[in-house]
Amino acid sequence: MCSQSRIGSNDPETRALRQRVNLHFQYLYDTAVQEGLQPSDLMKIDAVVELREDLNSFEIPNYVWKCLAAFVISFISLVIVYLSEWPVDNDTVFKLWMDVGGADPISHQCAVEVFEFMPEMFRPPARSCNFCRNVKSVKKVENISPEQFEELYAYTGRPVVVRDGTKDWTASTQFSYKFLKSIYSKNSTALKNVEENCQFFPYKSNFKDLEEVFDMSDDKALMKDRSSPWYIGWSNCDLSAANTLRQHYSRPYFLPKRAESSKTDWIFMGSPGYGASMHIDYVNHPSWQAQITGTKRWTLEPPSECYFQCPRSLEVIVQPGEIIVLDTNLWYHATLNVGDNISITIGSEYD
Ligand SMILES: O=C(O)CCC(=O)C(=O)O
Ligand SMILES: [Fe+2]
Repeated sequence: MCSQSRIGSNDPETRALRQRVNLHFQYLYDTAVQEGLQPSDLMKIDAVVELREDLNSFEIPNYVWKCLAAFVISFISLVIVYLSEWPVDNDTVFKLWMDVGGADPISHQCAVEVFEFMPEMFRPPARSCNFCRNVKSVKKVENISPEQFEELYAYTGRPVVVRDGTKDWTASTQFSYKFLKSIYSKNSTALKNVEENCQFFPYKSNFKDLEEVFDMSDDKALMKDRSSPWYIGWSNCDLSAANTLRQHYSRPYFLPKRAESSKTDWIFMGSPGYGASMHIDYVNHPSWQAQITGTKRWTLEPPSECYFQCPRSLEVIVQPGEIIVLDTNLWYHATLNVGDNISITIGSEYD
């Protein structure tokens, strides 16, 4: 479409001719000046003026115009398709995009990889800013009934931390780097299954997969050897690992009775000083995430179209035993392990 076309004024023959004319002209001009004529006298001759104008004129090649027109037409078409959601709606475009990129939006809790690089202009705009309007801070609540939770938070998009979210769980006494390593031991079916069928996010750590994570020395894992911080996340889609893990936690008590938690839980784990960089997700539902060990700071930002109606940024520190509930499709979010211990969280989406 943008290939260069052959046009008269720029082809090699014309250029050579122009050069020859130029040389002759220069010769005549220099001789005239030597004979006593002033350059201003020469400019009184119409033919000289025309010739100079022609030589000085800069012509933008035709193919540049064609490329520019193609770009403008494509851009306007994209904007029209995006705004009118015709002939394809934006959801389908995103799903297609993620499929092409090898990501599976259905089982994808945290589309970090895709969205970190996705330009802001291609994100579907928030349908309304109600979820962040008048939210001044991330509230911490306790002993909240499923009915209250449903009315105030479950589907409103308002983030909240439930202080006693993990009451009655034994996870905080059991979950550790070593415990998880024992569940995903080398050559175990759980590890193989997770490697082959589940999602793994290395963030900025250099780990290739979960096997490499559990291969690191305990000293590195616990940052006793002054090595750099690490942070990873994975979805557990292995049933036997899920059964072992679920002996130590259960569905959060405050979720609405009819709400179902996704079968795939997500675990995020890492040393102090590291976390997930700012991103927004493209998943199906809001999420809960229980802080089992360590302390994590969450920074939340509304999408840019809500800047004038909502707070520019919110911060909340989630302590061990607390559960944060967040719609990660609505809020940009970043995390940082600010405690002294390894941070281990487990969470899921709920509908
Ligand atoms: O826990 C984290 O560090 C990041 C979690 C996250 O991005 C998510 O749950 O969507
Ligand atoms: Fe996320």
